[in-house]
Amino acid sequence: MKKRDDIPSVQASADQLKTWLEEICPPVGIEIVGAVSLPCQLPHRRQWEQWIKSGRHGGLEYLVREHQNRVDPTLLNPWSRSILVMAHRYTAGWPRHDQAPSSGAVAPLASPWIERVSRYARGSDYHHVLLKSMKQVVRGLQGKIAGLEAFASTDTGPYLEREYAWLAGLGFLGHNQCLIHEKLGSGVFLGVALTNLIIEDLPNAGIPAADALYTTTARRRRPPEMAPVNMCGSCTRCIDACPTNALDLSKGMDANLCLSSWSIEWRGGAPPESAHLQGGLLFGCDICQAVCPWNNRAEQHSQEELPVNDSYQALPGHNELSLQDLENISDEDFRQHFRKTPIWRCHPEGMRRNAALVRKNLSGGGNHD
Ligand code: B12
Ligand code: SF4
Ligand code: SF4
Repeated sequence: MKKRDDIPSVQASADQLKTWLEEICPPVGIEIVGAVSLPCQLPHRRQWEQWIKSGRHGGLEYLVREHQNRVDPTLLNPWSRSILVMAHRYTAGWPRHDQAPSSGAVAPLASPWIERVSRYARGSDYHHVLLKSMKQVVRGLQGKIAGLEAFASTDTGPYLEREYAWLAGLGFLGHNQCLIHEKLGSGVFLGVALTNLIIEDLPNAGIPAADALYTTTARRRRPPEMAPVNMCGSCTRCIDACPTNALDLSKGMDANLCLSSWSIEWRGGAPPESAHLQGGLLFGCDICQAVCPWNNRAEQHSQEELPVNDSYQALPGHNELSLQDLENISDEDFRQHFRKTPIWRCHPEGMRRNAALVRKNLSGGGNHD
């Protein structure tokens, strides 16, 4: 990314953008695009700072290092005038009582190991798939707006992607911390593109938009004054279902306790005294999404009209391996099978460790799954 402040701004109206996105997005499979003008007040800034201060970031030090940039991207990139937020669906919701162990269901040790992997990680790596589509959208817009500069990233940039997605009208923020689209659920990846585009008539100034600029599926209709509201109501299913009590209504999530941290991020894996809580989960955790009513009723018909990108379906090569193979997988075999998937993130030793833990937990050493 160009780290300079001499990129001149360009301008377009929100209506023009909507028309162009209608043309550009369908062939490249981007399902939602919204935008937020920069600089922008983040309504959850205080919660975010408190979260970091209280150590709930679970040792993910990169979140602390880039703390200021996450709060205000214009510090590092003074030329930036707006942030585009885009989404790819990776699953058509979670059925009520999902039978997959990744959602916490009891399943025998012999069941397919891929169902022990969170849905987001069963196919190709979204860092490549989504990024490629986002770059195509950017190129399409560059064909319409002379001088447009846009730098796309997913996951890896110092941006609070959920916060911007919420502000840009992609969905609401649930008690499970996820960005939830009222029709598509939370099974969506998010990506952002920092741009030099001034968007005229963009209604959001620190207030979440009621809908995105472009969407294949409109959110539930409600009056604009209801847009900022969290749509969880009195529901606490995700908080109640979390096996490690990682979720808290007022403090958000404690990433120190999240099974996703343990099984993916932490090089040492689950803390020994709590390892039984990982149960039959091999990689990541879908429990707080699988119990969510918004996911249970995520539009199934949209699967027919708008199938989830094939790249996110489980890869055929995964069938060649058993859980036991994973427990003993060599570094080279791990590289061959998982280099281009999100599973790559846990390193071969992480996979061997997780597979051994699942076997131990399901052979009587665990009290969950
Ligand atoms: C670090 C990280 C993790 C950590 C910490 C998770 C967390 N909740 O913070 C771990 C490893 C545990 C993790 C797990 C998962 N992650 Co993750 N993760 C990230 C990452 C890189 C940064 C998130 C971050 O800044 N966290 C800090 C917290 C405070 O911020 P936040 O979660 O964004 O929350 C904001 C809002 O919720 C808001 N907020 C609203 N109300 C409240 C209330 C309180 C009290 C608080 C504190 C905040 C708050 O304030 C926050 C700041 O704006 C983002 C990518 C990115 N660059 O944003 C992906 C991202 C959030 N992860 C993603 C996914 C898919 C997952 C998993 C589902 C993977 C899995 N199946 O195992 C789980 C879900 C766990 C969960 N329930 O949140 C997606 C989420 C998509 C979506 N629809 O929401 C993202 C956006 C990646 C992507 N590009 O698509 N993740
Ligand atoms: S991903 Fe699993 S461990 Fe993490 S908060 Fe959700 S239910 Fe709890
Ligand atoms: S399970 Fe209930 S509380 Fe949790 S995110 Fe979904 S609606 Fe909100």
